[in-house]
Amino acid sequence: MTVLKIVLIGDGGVGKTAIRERYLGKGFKAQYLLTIGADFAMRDDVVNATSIRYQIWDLAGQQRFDAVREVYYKGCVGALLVYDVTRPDSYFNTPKWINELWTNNGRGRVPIIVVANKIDMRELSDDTVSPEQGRIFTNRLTKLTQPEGFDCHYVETSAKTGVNIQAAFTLLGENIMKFVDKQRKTSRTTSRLRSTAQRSVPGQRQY
Ligand SMILES: Nc1nc2c(ncn2[C@@H]2O[C@H](COP(=O)(O)OP(=O)(O)O)[C@@H](O)[C@H]2O)c(=O)[nH]1
Ligand SMILES: [Mg+2]
Repeated sequence: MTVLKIVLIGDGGVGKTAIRERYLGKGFKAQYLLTIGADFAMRDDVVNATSIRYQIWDLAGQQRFDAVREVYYKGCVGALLVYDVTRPDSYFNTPKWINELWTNNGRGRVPIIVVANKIDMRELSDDTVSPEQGRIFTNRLTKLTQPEGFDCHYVETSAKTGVNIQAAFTLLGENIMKFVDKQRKTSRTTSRLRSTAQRSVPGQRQY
């Protein structure tokens, strides 16, 4: 069983906890208690015919504390980056979250699925984030991640209706697999080069 640590990132109130609860099969509640610290849940899934276990971290509350950030991001291999289509500010804050993720996880540019949530509320508001804005942003992000062997994707969800919640997690899993494969190949190449180097320089230690 491959265990994959993933995180949910994005401004407070965009629907991270609701998306996680939906994915865990717990339905949708209009009211949530603000979680203290980081919430942690697991779910087994199948991605590309491979069994995986998601370890899902969902930061609630103190999103800006350094101490929480370290344990939260460390070792994670992917993220759902969530914004609320009815709150443009949550869309404009997304680069800040990506920067925080890629800086603190210890693995650099890990896969991200851009999740435009609350699409059930799009008709109710004039000032919404358009699908095009989401796609343009995601394409720009993909330019940064293609050298790492994977694309970023854009998904529109509603935790309320459940639309595309499973799709978001599946897409993330598929791209994490590509990322992990590439890393394995790279580290095999590196260790081959390293052993060649060791042979040609006898007595020298490799760190
Ligand atoms: N209409 C609607 N409300 C949502 C959706 N997702 C979350 N909410 C509501 O938005 C509020 C904040 O959601 P929550 O999951 O706690 O946000 P978090 O702070 O990002 O974890 C809650 O009242 C949810 O019920 C959605 O897709 N549609
Ligand atoms: Mg939450």
